[in-house]
Amino acid sequence: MGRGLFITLEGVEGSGKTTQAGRLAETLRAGGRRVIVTREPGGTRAGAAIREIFLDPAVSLNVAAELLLVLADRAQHVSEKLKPAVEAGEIVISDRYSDSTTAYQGYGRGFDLRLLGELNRLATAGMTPDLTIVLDCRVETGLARTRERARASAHHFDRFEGEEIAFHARVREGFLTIARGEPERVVVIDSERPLAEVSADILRQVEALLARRCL
Ligand code: Z5A
Repeated sequence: MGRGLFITLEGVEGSGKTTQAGRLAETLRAGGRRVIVTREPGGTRAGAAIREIFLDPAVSLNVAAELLLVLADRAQHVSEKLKPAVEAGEIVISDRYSDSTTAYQGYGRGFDLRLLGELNRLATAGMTPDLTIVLDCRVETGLARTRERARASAHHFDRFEGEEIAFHARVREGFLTIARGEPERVVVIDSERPLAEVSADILRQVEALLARRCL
């Protein structure tokens, strides 16, 4: 079996990652591709337990504890799910991955970026995305969308939704800085536009990658 592809979607809260991951998977499946959609934190059974603690607004975590929890989730996710699926020839779409750690715990919380990079390397065991899409929107737009969603459903606020705007703004800038540093891997797409336009841009990037890899 040939190697598949590893695609990650990143961005601030409410930027549209979950929606776009689903739409991309649907389109690729309709074209006959084998696709799995997963997420961080929470892509494995261990990860689901970690996610509960990680997002619980009643749980207090210092920065190192927060970082180590999300890295534990990632280490398990990589070995149990991501690597086997890509090696089996699947297209794997992950809703968040290592760039979220750099953006949230590094740029957002101020954890030392060099040490964070080393710890991230330990957790990923060398598994780097073939393509990362940063869905970029204003923090206010993203938060308004998630607030609207919360009003319409029984969604409860998590630990991050309670953070101040300045925190989310540092995270957004973090993603944009990552993208500037690795333009061959990371593509920024404006996600303030209508869903269909954003989906079309994402699909164009993925199709170009598939063509480059002769897949
Ligand atoms: N975190 C971390 O700190 N460090 C790490 O290493 C990792 C994660 C991996 C996970 O929370 C939290 O963990 C996250 C960072 C932290 N918290 N924050 N902030 P999560 O998984 O529960 O939340 P999220 O990743 O932020 O997802 P989200 O809030 O669900 O946002 P989203 O997936 O980007 O958006 P969505 O669910 O697709 O869309 C939100 C709403 O907007 C929905 O009603 C859509 O219909 C609507 N939407 C989406 N796109 C559009 C457009 N284009 N127009 C209009 N409306 C739209």
